[in-house]
Amino acid sequence: MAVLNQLTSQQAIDLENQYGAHNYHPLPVVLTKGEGVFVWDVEGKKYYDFLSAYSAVNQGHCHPKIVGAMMEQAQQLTLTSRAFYNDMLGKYEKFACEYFGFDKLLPMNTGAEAVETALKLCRKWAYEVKGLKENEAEIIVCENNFHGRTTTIISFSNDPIARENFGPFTNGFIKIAYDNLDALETALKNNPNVAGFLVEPIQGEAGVYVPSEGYLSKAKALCEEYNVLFIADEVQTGIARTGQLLAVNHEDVKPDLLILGKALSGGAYPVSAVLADNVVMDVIKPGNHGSTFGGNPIAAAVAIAALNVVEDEKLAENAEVLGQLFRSELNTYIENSSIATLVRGKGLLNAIVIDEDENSDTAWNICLALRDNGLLAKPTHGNIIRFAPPLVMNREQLLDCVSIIIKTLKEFEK
Ligand code: IF1
Repeated sequence: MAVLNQLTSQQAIDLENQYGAHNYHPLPVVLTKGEGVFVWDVEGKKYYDFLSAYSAVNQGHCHPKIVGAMMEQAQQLTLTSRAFYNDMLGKYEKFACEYFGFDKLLPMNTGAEAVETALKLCRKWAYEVKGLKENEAEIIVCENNFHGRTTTIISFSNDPIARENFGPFTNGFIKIAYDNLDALETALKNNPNVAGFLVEPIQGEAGVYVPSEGYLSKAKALCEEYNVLFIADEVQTGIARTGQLLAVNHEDVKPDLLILGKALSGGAYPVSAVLADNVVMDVIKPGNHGSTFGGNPIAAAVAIAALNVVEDEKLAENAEVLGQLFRSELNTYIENSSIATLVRGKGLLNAIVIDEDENSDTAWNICLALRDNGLLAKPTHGNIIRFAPPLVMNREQLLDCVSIIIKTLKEFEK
């Protein structure tokens, strides 16, 4: 019966086209199953997943410990709302606070919600602790940022497609160049009302742009000097992706506000959070902020399991080692390639730049060919392809993937 009900790829695509809003342009492949580093389409073809749901599936698809925790909790209690206590949330909050080294956690569901939460916390701290005049706080953000899709967050995006005809926008943001400490210092010096600095430790959507060494630690020092909160959006870079538990760990930085999402659940369930110490988090009082689903028992059980997997399977260490190998293998190829010009990244968050302008469709066509050769990746900004496999990959699989990628790129050489 299940086989009879199985849609073909084309039928599934046609259904989405007819009944779904057209807010995405997916690569034409229809997936039905995932396990570890692999996914399968409805026709049974097997692929290496080199996107990991934008780094949400760091622990690998359908990790048995994460799925097990989810199923066990789902049969016990799914949702209470925060009108009542539940016996999982406190356990999870203690676990995560100790795991990341903060006093308190505020649970939300999606990355954008956690970013919104951090912005609200930062403003409230600025008025109630720092002593700014109400409604005058400003938050510094970076050009080419990606922090999500809410109205406030797109207010400080400079992606025209994400903003067009969604105004009016939220005020109170100052945009500066990324990876530019002079720009940060100037903005801090010239604006006494700055409350915080929101930054991605590596810019993901911008094309896996890794800042200069020392940028994050010096930016944090500047924030301290001007009594401004350093807000790290680790929704994409966090949870072992870049070869450390957090990308800020590469520079021994402790953010004042830490934003997590995606792999906090291993991709099993939407779980996000903001972590902070008491001096910041205690500005939030009952009624100030919340969410029906935030901190629900399933989310708590799933997040504990997902973080345990990261530690037990040494995923940060694996990402560091395999990331080095990946970049060194691709660099060797790129030296003599007429199609790829550059590989960059940290850990297993990497991208290659294709020798074409942003408007060419070569990167898209390479991703179609990669798909045909058994590996799924997605272009960003036209001529950049992001490579972010699950962190449970082993060395042999990674080398297999490298040879698929190089073989495919060779098909496009001029
Ligand atoms: C989409 C990119 C990745 C994020 C950072 C917050 C959020 C994200 C640093 C919001 C989300 C996503 C969302 C996804 C595409 C994607 C993305 F291509 F846009 F850049 F990951 F690479 N902060 N990133 O990267 O989290 O609300 O989505 O849970 O389709 O929009 P969310």
